Amino acid sequence: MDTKFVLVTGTAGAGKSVLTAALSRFMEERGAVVARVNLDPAAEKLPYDPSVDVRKYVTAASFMEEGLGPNGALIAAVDSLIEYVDDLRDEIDSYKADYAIIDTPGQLELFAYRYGAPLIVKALVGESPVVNVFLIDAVFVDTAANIVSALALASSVAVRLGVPQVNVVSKADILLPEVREELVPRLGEPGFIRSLLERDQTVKGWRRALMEALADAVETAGFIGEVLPVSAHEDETLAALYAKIQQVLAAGDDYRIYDVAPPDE
Ligand SMILES: Nc1nc2c(ncn2[C@@H]2O[C@H](COP(=O)(O)OP(=O)(O)O)[C@@H](O)[C@H]2O)c(=O)[nH]1
Ligand SMILES: [Mg+2]
Repeated sequence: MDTKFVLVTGTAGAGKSVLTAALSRFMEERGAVVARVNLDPAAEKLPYDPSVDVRKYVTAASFMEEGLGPNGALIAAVDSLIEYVDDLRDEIDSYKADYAIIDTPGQLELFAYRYGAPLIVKALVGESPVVNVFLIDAVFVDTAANIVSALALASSVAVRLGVPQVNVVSKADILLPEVREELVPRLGEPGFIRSLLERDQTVKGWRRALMEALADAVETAGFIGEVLPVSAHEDETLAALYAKIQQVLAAGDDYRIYDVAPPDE
């Protein structure tokens, strides 16, 4: 039996650990065997009981005991993860799960932007089906500028990790009703981000030009498609996410991640 991998990535505090707990509980209630994997060497308290825990091998605290400061210790800990991926994979395999949900280190930049992140993902996942669930924190979904930069960040993580990606707005329960019902569902609509920018004339000059270029780039690359609003506290949204995850994993490399096809296709 082949375990399928669900990576959960996003900025610090976006809700990765809480979603790992909620989604794994939701999937188990529907009959799946789910391994919860903590890949964060600096995690203190987790909202779930990890099936496999990187802290068995490496902790940020141990590097601090060797004299590094908190930031240096975290960097050293994340970089040293690569040494333990084979052990982690063996542990995951022994769990014989349908799905392994990987809760990634708290700080996105320490994981996704370190040289080792794509190597860690590749070594851990191997040839197994994988999807990256990228969390855009609800607090970033307000102004056109924040939305453009969140989508640019989502696309650069996709470029770094190189696996099919589903973008979600996390903590959907705290979104204003009009943002949740009228803005988020339209993000993938061609020209919609541009229209948000048109409405916000407070941004001017080179910042405006850069935002327009970024908005056009993610759109023409076919990068924005369905962006799912997900709340760890609302099972209907977890159901939609689970369905999307299954759809992506079933299609594998053939999956057209995004609904908006590049113009030349
Ligand atoms: N309202 C709301 N808060 C959430 C949700 N998910 C996470 N949070 C809160 O966001 C904070 C950070 O969550 P956590 O999972 O630790 O973030 P991580 O750093 O990405 O792992 C915590 O205080 C959570 O209670 C959600 O769906 N709704
Ligand atoms: Mg966390």
